[in-house]
Amino acid sequence: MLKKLGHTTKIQPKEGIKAPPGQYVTEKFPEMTYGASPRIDLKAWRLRVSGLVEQDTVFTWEEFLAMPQMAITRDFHCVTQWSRMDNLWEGVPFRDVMQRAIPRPDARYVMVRSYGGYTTNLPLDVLMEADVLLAHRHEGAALEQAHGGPMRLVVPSRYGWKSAKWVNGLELMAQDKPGFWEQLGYHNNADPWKEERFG
Ligand SMILES: Nc1nc2c(c(=O)[nH]1)N[C@H]1C(S)=C(S)[C@@H](COP(=O)(O)O)O[C@H]1N2
Ligand SMILES: [Mo]
Repeated sequence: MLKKLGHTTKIQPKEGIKAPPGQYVTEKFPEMTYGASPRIDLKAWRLRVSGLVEQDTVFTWEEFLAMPQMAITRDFHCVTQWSRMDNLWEGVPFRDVMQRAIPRPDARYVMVRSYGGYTTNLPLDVLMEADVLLAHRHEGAALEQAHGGPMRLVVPSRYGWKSAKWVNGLELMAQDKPGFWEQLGYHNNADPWKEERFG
């Protein structure tokens, strides 16, 4: 359900839904990072949309904040079996970023790239779902650096490793290509409701 709140669009959570199979619920927000967490100065921060797009687009932090903003409440499921329920995320809908860059007709997959070198791959149609967000706030505060601040991807329909932290690039591609964990044997699709943990 979509509710317009002035400049902010709010999508309400579905009611009565529990965690997916094989998950336990935690109130904490564990940090799951492979390697060091990059620290990015907002003046130097950039988001680049490249590959099969009509407009190769680079956003500065100011340009990114000037985009339409949305708030969503969604559960978050890590493949290591913890789920954190009802996270309030705020940020820019992935869809609106694509409205700027304009995917070419042959663009079907996206390689999401992060400061520090992390990558993850997703089909473009999954990222175009209404609740996919480039989030810069969590629970009403600026997103903590440990959790991907200043900006991370949030893909509620997939396990947490698809929600890349410290995102700086979206590369649109015709062919699929495995990202960091996908190359190491994690499932390409990563749907927690189907327990798509490993490939
Ligand atoms: N850049 C980057 N993004 C990442 C990761 C990472 O190691 N590096 N870990 C992933 C994994 S496995 C999960 S479960 C979530 C965890 O997010 P959190 O640390 O905010 O809980 O981030 C994902 N995004
Ligand atoms: Mo994870």
